[in-house]
Amino acid sequence: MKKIEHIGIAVKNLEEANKTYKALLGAAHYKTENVESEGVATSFFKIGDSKIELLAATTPESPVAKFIAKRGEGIHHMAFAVDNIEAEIERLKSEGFVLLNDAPKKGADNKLIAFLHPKSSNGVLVELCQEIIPSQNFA
Ligand code: CMX
Repeated sequence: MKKIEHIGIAVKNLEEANKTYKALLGAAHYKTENVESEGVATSFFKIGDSKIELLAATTPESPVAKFIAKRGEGIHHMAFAVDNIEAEIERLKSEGFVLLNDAPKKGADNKLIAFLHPKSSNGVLVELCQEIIPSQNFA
């Protein structure tokens, strides 16, 4: 694991939360992105070498809709940057962690991503993310 790539925060209203986090961090988000496969609309803020990702649900089945219904707004996941996501998935499986997806999938911000079940990591949903290299194939 290289660094904390971003912290994901589940919000009810992305536009309102964008204003709040602009006021908090002193700078506006630098991009927004819809990730249809995950049922989320996202916005990204830079904070030093890391990022904050705000996530709002775009479908009732979205993991973020379920999260907010059950637990309210708040920290949804912590994402670690990795160089080789497939190797990291294998390493974590061999350490006994429960992976929510065995093969990396395409996420927001030009990343290949994989999630660990929060029960594996003391109640924290962990995301692995690797920058997509243009020549790379993914599921
Ligand atoms: N952080 C910590 N705990 C969480 C959680 C989260 N984000 N989401 C759910 N949980 C908890 C639930 O509260 C529940 O706890 P209890 O058993 O104590 O009640 C437990 O995990 C299992 O929950 P569940 O109801 O069985 O499962 P869910 O249907 O809520 O699914 C999860 C949970 C993590 C498996 C699912 O949300 C998932 O697959 N997430 C990965 C994908 C994702 O989150 N995508 C959105 C972000 C995409 C992006 O970053 O771009």
